[in-house]
Amino acid sequence: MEIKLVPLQVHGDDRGGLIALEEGKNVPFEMRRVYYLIETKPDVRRGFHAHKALRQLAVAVRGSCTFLLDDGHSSQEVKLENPSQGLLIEGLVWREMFDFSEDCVLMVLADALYDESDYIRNYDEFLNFANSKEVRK
Ligand code: T46
Repeated sequence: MEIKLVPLQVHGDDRGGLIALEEGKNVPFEMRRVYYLIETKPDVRRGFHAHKALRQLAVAVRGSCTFLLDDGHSSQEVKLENPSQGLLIEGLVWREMFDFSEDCVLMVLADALYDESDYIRNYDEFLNFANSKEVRK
């Protein structure tokens, strides 16, 4: 399972820093939605789903959290702890988020509006879906 991290340039000077997210530049898809996770809890895991088509870029704009990404063959964990780093999540990937720091704000850019029918929230169904996609390749 390949982890795709996108470096986000910090424009800094003695007043502080600024990071710009721009479609087609550091965001490799059309930005149709932004959401952010707040008031997460260090001991509460979330996610537990895959998306059939959605492309996303996740940035811990404050604090840190860990993603588990699983493509049905192998899984990898990656810690997001720097606002100048985006995690690109695309293709059929099961994700779980955990180990949120108390102050974590996790922002996610997505290429489509919210659509519950794009979610696969059952792990066995995810594996079946992943395998059937491979048979069709
Ligand atoms: C993902 C990970 C990283 C909406 O109404 N609109 C939205 O745009 C989103 C994302 C969610 N919701 C509702 C649906 C649920 O009632 O907000 C509630 C919490 O969503 P969910 O349980 O899916 O949250 P997470 O943290 O498990 O997953 C979210 C995203 O849903 C998902 O796309 O990849 O963050």
